[in-house]
Amino acid sequence: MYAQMVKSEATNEDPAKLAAFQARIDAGEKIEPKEWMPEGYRKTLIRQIGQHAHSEIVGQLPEGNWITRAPTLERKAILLAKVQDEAGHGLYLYCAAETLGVSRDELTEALLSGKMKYSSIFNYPTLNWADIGAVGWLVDGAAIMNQVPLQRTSFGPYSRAMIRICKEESFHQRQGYDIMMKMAKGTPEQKAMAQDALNRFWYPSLMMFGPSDKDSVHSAQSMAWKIKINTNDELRQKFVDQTVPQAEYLGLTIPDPDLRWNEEKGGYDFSEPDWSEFFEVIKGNGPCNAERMEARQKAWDDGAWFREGLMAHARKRSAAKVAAE
Ligand code: FAQ
Repeated sequence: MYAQMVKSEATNEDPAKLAAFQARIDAGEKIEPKEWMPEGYRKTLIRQIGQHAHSEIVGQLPEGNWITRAPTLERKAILLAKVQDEAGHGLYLYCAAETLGVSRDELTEALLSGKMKYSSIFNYPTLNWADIGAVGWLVDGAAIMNQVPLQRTSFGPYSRAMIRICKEESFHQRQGYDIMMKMAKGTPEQKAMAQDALNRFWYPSLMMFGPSDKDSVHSAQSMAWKIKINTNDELRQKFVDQTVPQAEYLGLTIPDPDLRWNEEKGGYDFSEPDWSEFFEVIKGNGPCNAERMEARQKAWDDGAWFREGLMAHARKRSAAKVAAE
């Protein structure tokens, strides 16, 4: 539906302007907020950046849940810093989206009303400490795989936000892998917990890259505009190829009996996730969707007095400025 909307809007736009815009994209130029852009480009960016921002914020919930229960003071401090980083990422991304003419309040309202999505992965529960290792290793690992190419995305503010975010994400991935190393090389019970976490997070992590290319609605147009640099399947393949040796080093088994190295393609063959589960999760029917949305709604409601206070203060200051002039 959205793809149709993009197409019909595009037909009302000046073909010469559209061609000049595409030529700039093809030449690798960055597009900046005040420059002319097709309406479809603007809307696609708001959708993707907004969804990405929401993911960073909702993504704090599964890990935030473990800050008070981290096994050592050091692990607690590290996890706290990581979760704070995710809040920062959300803020850079909301700011990048705001340059396209949408307010943060509008984006939050669209999330809370279910009009906008956030990453499917954050609808799975974190049941024990090994899950925090798996989230860092696999979820941040998948996030980096997707975000490194986005540093070259065509929209300037998004690209610049990605450069900073990627630096922080690589620390996140290492802290997750470090937790997994300790668990996998620990007691047999700890190793079993690590394996169990890998079993539960493997396929949801593969889903993070989006549906397979044949079902991806937006990829073709987004790639033509260099909003996306790679297809969903390309990035999923790279993630599998990178992660399998890491699992081997840990002495853990990827829960896929059909996983095989394919010499000819120079990558692993692997089983696709259960796509019906993915589509249910993004429709709102995953294990934790309701709980995540309740938490975001509560935070929004509890913060109303603070937002109103800030606005009242801003109004007072501008009235005082006008009076002084
Ligand atoms: N979850 O046509 P496509 C993080 C939707 S990283 C939910 O292929 P597109 C860091 C898609 O929106 C995670 N929905 O879509 C962190 C569309 O529906 P719509 C966030 C998904 O946009 C780590 C429909 O399916 N990263 O949070 C998902 O071309 C640890 C058709 O799909 C980003 O957002 C999904 N996984 O490609 C934080 C990266 N996949 O909108 C805390 C930027 C697809 O028409 C702790 N985004 N859908 O209703 C992207 O690269 C792209 O948007 C994709 C999807 C690749 C996610």
